This record gives sequence, structure tokens and C-alpha cells, in this order.
Amino acid sequence: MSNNNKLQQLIDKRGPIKKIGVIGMGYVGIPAAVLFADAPEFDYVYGFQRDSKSSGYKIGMLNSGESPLKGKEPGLEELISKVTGNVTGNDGRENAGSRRKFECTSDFSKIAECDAVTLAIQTPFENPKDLIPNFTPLIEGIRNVGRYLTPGTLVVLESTITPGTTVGMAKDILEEESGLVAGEDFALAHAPERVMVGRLLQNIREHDRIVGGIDGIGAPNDINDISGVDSPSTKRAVELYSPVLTKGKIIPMSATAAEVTKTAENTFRDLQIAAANQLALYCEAMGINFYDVRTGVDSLKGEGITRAMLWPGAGVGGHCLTKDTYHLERGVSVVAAEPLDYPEGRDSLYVLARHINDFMPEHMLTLTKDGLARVGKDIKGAKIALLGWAFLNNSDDARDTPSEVYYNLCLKAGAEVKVHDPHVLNYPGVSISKDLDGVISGADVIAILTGHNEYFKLNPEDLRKKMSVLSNKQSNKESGKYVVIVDGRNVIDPDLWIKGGFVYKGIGRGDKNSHSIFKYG
Ligand code: SAJ
Repeated sequence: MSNNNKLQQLIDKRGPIKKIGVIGMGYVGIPAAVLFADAPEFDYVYGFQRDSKSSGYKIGMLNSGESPLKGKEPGLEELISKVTGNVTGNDGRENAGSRRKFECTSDFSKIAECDAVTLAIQTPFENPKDLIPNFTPLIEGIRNVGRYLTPGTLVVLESTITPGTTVGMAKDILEEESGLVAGEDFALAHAPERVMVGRLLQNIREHDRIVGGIDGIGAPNDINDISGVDSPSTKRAVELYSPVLTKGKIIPMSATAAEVTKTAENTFRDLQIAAANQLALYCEAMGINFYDVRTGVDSLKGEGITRAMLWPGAGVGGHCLTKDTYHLERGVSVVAAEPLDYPEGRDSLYVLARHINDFMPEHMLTLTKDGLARVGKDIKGAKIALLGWAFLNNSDDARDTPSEVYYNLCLKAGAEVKVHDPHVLNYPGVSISKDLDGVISGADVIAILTGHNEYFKLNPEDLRKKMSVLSNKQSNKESGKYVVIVDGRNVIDPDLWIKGGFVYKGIGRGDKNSHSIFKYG
């Protein structure tokens, strides 16, 4: 009997998936678990969470129907409440409205009861320079699964991982801990998450879902070797994810192809942003308006013709684009099925894109210094109002924010910096104010790092009144009374501010960055 049949027989004997385990109660695991629990096809879901000092609190919160996730997540709290049986029925009796189908627990031995187990544990890079991801938390999760793994169970990795991890490290650990053989005794797949904070449930339901199982077991390149796309592992993973999709479709492939898909989709987004950033720097150097060029390029339409030019800005932050390129780069050496054929001695295009995006906060400092020089000031001792700490517009997420890079560069250059952000409540080592007037008053420079809606309402006259800058008709010499405004997110109208007596600098605005300084007041 070929090994593929053995696994298929085990799965058939076990019958349809009824009990599911989700490891890692974070912004990926929680919505995934409650969506599984809400699907009528499944009977019960365990959410596994270590009872650690930092996140053990989630267990009690989830079991009482509350979401431990910050920020607005439409429908999530209601769904948690429903699947934990905390919704009272219309006759007011407790639990009359819903029965418990989800339970958060730190008892990992319950994995033995599960037909399918998914792992959604973060894999950050300690330091992108050496491309070594910190897999420690993920490895601990995989070990826990291996310890309680039973024949016929499906294991799925949802975390973003270096290509080659599922068929490599994960398979090895699971086999070592369980004594079972992947693809023969248990099914193994990768189904990368594609969720974005603020729309977790919607993303899982509506995005297409990449599902990649390991190949069916056979001798390498054996004609009986069922490639991942239709191996028993992939088929079982398709059974797991299909019930939670509404608009989304399942896209089956091999486990390694799924890992490359996830890392490549973010690598390509980072590349597109870098292409826009480089063109913006060129436009500044050539004294033209990047946004005119973008409109022009974008006008080239037609079947199969697209340029999809993205937007230049003060930098690229967040947990996805800043690291997934390095996962992909590392994957090429980890998987190494064939020698890589690539232009000798040339940097990877993708890593170069990362360097260009990481350069943008430095460019913001250059614009700041150039603006101050126009009013006869030096960065040393200058007072800078930094507007926007979050890495994303109208978000409180500050992970890997470019604002921090700019902030540290300004401090290092001897400036004083005050930070404003309407959404980010706190950040280690940085005081963030909600008082925009307070942050701006007395500033020599206003630097816009994030495109929060609030900043689009700024106007020069209003600001001038608020600032302690003399507004009487003094001589128009370029003296300290002029204030510099540096726009890192194309938020303000340059002409309005230049006429309002500000010294303007903007990313991509080569047409305005050397404007004549107007008398004001
Ligand atoms: N950014 C630019 N120019 C752009 C777009 C973004 O400078 O044209 C900057 C943003 O300011 C931010 C960073 O890039 O600092 C990342 O922005 P993002 O819109 O890519 O947001 P993320 O990091 O949350 O990316 C997520 C990713 N989703 C998942 O990994 C599931 C990404 O694949 C999505 O494409 C992206 O959301 C999205 O489209 O919203």
C-alpha cells in the first residue's frame, strides 16, 4: 500500500473534521478560532494559550466572551461572545441563545482530542541583517503539537515563515516529538494568514485562501509521488478552511509554494513602494512634481497594461513588509532545490527595495535640514513637531514605525523633538502627546510622518495664530520667524502653506521644494 493511501485511510477512518485546536491567541489565532467555532460543520474549538505573565490574561477574557485585541474589530467581540455561550437567548436565560463551541485553555494535552490543529504564532526577525528569524515561540508551539499529536490529525502552520520551514523544521520537530511520519501518519500544510488589523474577520472570510499541503509520500520524484496540490494533506486542509470562506476561494498548491506566495506578495508590495520612492527622489532632484508624473504614467490603460504605481512616503513600517522580504531571501538558500542563477555579484532587487524604503526617514531628515537652512537655522537646537507615530494612517499600530527612525535621527543631530499622534496611546521610551497645539507651538519645524485624517485639516493661518511666531509685518529677511513644514505623506497643499509664509518641503515635490519665500502677516 503506498504511503499516500495509508494517510488517506487514517483520515477516512477518522471521518470529517469535528474538533479543532488553534495555537496562539493573537490577532491571527483568535478570529480564526471563533470563525471555525461558528461554522456548523465543526463541533468544538480549543484556543490554546500559554498561561504566561504577558498573555495568560487572554484565557479568562476570551472564555468570558471578551476580545483581548486592541482597536476596533467589527463583529469580533459579538462572535466571541456567541461561540463561548455568553449570548443570552431572547427569553433572557443565560446561554439560551448560544451553546459554547469555543474554549480557551492552557492545557495543551487537549490537542490529542483534535482532528486538526493550526498554529498562528509570530515569527519576527531579531535583526534583518543576518536574516535569522526568531522562530523560538513557533518552535515551542510546534513541539507542543508534536507531543500530543495522534495519527490522522492535520497540522497547519498559519504564521508567515521562511520558505522551506513546513517541509523542513516543522516536519522534523513534529516527527521527533510524536514518533509519527508526516504525510504518512499525519497531514501537514501551510495556509498563510492574510489578515489586516481592523478587518480581521472580513479578511479571513473574503480573501482567497492559499492552502499548501506537503507532498504525498513516495520516493523523491517518484511518479507515484502526489505533489502537494492534490496530496491528502492539501485535501484535508481544504476541508478545514472551506467552511469559513464566504467570498474567498481556496487556492491549493504545495506547502513550499504557499510559503513563497505569502512572502512574495508582501515583497512585491514593498518593491512597488520602493519604485515609487525612488521615482519621487528623482523628481525632487529634477525639480518636478512626482504626482503629475504618477497621474501621467497611470493614464496608460488598456488590456493587460497596468503600472499600479503606489505612493512615496516617509518610509515603510509594520510587521509584514519590513520582514517578509528577508523571509523570501532566506528561503532561496533554505529550499535550494537547484543552484540559483542570478546576475553575478548583484544585490537582490528585493533587498535593494528594502534599503530604499528604509532610506526614506533619512530623506525626511535631509528635507528638514534643507528647510531650516533656508531660514538660516541649523538642525542642532531646532524644535521639531513630529506629527504621526503610527506606521499606518488612522491606526494605532506603531510596529517598526519609520517615525521612530526619523525621531532618533533628529535627536542624534541635536534637535529637540515633540511627538503627536491621535491614536497611538504610548510607546516605550517616547512621550506621545494628544495635544496638537501644544506639540506645534514654538516649533521651528512641523514634520508630517503619518497621513492621519486629522493632519489634512491643518491650515497655515490657523497654525500661525497658534504658534509663538511673530506675525507682524517685519522685514522679509529669511530669519527665525519662518517655520518649516515637511510633508512626508502628501497631506498638505504646498501653495497654501507657502503663501501662508511657511517654508515648504515635500517628498516628491521637486516643483515646490525650492519655492520663493513669501512675506506674510
Ligand atoms: N506605504 C507607502 N506607500 C504605499 C503604501 C504603503 O509608503 O503606497 C507604507 C505605509 O505608510 C506603511 C507601510 O508602507 O508604513 C505598510 O503599509 P501597508 O498598507 O502595506 O500595510 P501593512 O503593513 O499592514 O500590510 C498589510 C499586508 N497584509 C498582510 O500581510 C495580510 C499587505 O499584504 C497588504 O497588501 C496591506 O496590508 C494592505 O493592502 O492593506
